[in-house]
Amino acid sequence: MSGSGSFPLALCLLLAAASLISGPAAAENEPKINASEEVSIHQSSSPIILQCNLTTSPSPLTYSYWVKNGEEISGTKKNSNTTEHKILKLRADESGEYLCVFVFANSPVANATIEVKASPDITVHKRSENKNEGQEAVMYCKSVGFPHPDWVWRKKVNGVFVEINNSSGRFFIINKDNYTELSITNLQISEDPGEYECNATNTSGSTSATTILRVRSHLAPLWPFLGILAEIIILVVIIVVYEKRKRPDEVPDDDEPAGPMKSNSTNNHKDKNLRQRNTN
Ligand SMILES: *[C@@H]1O[C@H](CO)[C@@H](O)[C@H](O)[C@H]1NC(C)=O
Ligand SMILES: *[C@@H]1O[C@H](CO)[C@@H](O)[C@H](O)[C@H]1NC(C)=O
Ligand SMILES: *[C@@H]1O[C@H](CO)[C@@H](O)[C@H](O)[C@H]1NC(C)=O
Ligand SMILES: *[C@@H]1O[C@H](CO)[C@@H](O)[C@H](O)[C@H]1NC(C)=O
Ligand SMILES: *[C@@H]1O[C@H](CO)[C@@H](O)[C@H](O)[C@H]1NC(C)=O
Ligand SMILES: *[C@@H]1O[C@H](CO)[C@@H](O)[C@H](O)[C@H]1NC(C)=O
Ligand SMILES: *[C@@H]1O[C@H](CO)[C@@H](O)[C@H](O)[C@H]1NC(C)=O
Ligand SMILES: *[C@@H]1O[C@H](CO)[C@@H](O)[C@H](O)[C@H]1NC(C)=O
Ligand SMILES: CC(=O)N[C@H]1CO[C@H](CO)[C@@H](O)[C@@H]1O
Repeated sequence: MSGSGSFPLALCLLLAAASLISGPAAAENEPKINASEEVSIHQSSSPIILQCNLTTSPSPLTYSYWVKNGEEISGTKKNSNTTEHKILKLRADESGEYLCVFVFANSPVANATIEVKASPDITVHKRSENKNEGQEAVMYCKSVGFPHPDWVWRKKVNGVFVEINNSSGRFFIINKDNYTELSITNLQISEDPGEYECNATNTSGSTSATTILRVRSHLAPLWPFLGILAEIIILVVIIVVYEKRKRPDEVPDDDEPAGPMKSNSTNNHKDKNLRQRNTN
């Protein structure tokens, strides 16, 4: 009888041991999320639907929501083990890192990441830049589109864009995730004017944008002044020549058989001049 009594005891010990070792077995109860594959915006013609299905739940679900680039998307909170988010506008700025987050009553949150990619879209740049020689020119480009692109600057030489030739050491490039800046110091009128291109390339594609750089001589700001000066000189020359040519034929005015009006007017003019000289 004692033997039959010890059997349930042994079973109890065995079960207790099993529950101690069953740490990994509890992992079966960890949340599992079945999420959509990554997508590329520009390869899609219809709205993109991101889905997350909670296939294993560790404890009752409280709610789920969506996150884009680290920020909660408003109006996505719901209490369901299947959730989806529609991307209606197929634009580069809709690309990024999306997360579906499941929140449980008494276990940590669980989430899954879906990458939505897009080829870069260059949004802001200067179409042209005007500078004086010796000054510094700064050109820049910004892009939207995930993942962030690799940047390249090129200059048009004989009709083709070639990567910036920095043999003069006057070119400086600053690259950030979604921004690039090219500065050229001590501008040279003979080398630097022309078309510059920034090129953004990521795994989804590439885009470029051009800026025209014009470099003016540093005499340029003086040109209006020089123009006025030249006009004054020409006027003075004309007056001097006019005066010199008129003086010899002061007396024989009657030789010219010009109209009476004209001779009268010139006579009046000379009279005035004579009078003025007399007063001096
Ligand atoms: C997850 O979804 C894929 C299809 O999207 C399906 O083939 C697979 O069986 C699903 N897995 C689970 C565990 O539901
Ligand atoms: C999620 O579940 C729905 C059905 O409830 C199914 O149509 C869809 O394909 C599933 N999505 C994934 C990513 O498993
Ligand atoms: C998901 O929800 C449906 C209905 O609300 C339920 O039948 C199903 O068991 C749930 N699945 C999980 C893994 O919680
Ligand atoms: C997503 O899950 C990771 C752990 O897997 C966690 O560190 C992170 O905080 C979660 N993110 C959100 C937004 O819940
Ligand atoms: C560029 O990236 C920075 C941070 O990396 C971000 O704050 C900014 O909004 C981004 N700008 C654009 C146009 O994507
Ligand atoms: C860079 O330009 C200089 C003259 O402007 C030229 O002599 C040189 O060969 C160029 N180098 C490259 C790598 O194109
Ligand atoms: C160009 O050369 C200067 C001086 O050698 C250097 O400081 C600068 O980083 C270079 N710029 C590029 C774009 O390579
Ligand atoms: C950008 O540069 C890459 C190589 O550096 C080239 O393959 C691509 O065609 C360029 N994109 C544009 C739009 O010019
Ligand atoms: C952030 C990132 O992954 N950028 C990638 C964009 O695509 C180019 C190649 O096309 C990669 O070199 C970059 O690393």
